[in-house]
Amino acid sequence: MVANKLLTLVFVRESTRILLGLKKRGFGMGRWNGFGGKVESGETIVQAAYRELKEESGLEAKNLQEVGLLKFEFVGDPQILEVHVFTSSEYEGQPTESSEMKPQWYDIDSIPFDKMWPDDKWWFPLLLKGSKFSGYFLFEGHDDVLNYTLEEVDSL
Ligand code: 6U4
Ligand code: NA
Ligand code: NA
Repeated sequence: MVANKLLTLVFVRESTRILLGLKKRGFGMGRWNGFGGKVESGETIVQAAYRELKEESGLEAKNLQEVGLLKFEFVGDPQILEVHVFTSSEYEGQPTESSEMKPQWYDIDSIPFDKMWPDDKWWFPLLLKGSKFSGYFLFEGHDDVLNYTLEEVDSL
């Protein structure tokens, strides 16, 4: 029995654009994504979400809402990644490049799915329309999804 690894993923959203960051190092390097990372001992998941957003983008979110729960399994690895997805429409500060992420606004009609994790193209439409969602994805390596399940939910 291996405990799930808890991670956060935050998207700052305005009416026609969303803030993504190019991951400059580590897991997911070279891909555009939201901001987030590992939940540390002694903090809640939502505290980690606020902290990682600030560390990686310079922004202080005002109203994070949990909108998604995504589980990722990798063939050959017993550890399941459990990613808690949040959005925020209000924030303070200016997007600022960090050692981990290069932030950039994207129009919601021009999300760069071919330069993101392959699962994102399936669940992003749910996030963009304001639904809550829950999903599971089985990866082989970091590029191939062997199978997945995804559903809209009323609450997480
Ligand atoms: P370090 O550098 O160890 O402090 P940390 O910032 O704590 O890292 P990191 O960057 O490894 O954690 O977190 C991984 C990030 O990638 C989290 O925001 C979750 C996200 N993520 C992982 N798998 C994903 C996937 N398949 N699709 C996706 N985001 C994913 O959209
Ligand atoms: Na991170
Ligand atoms: Na971290």
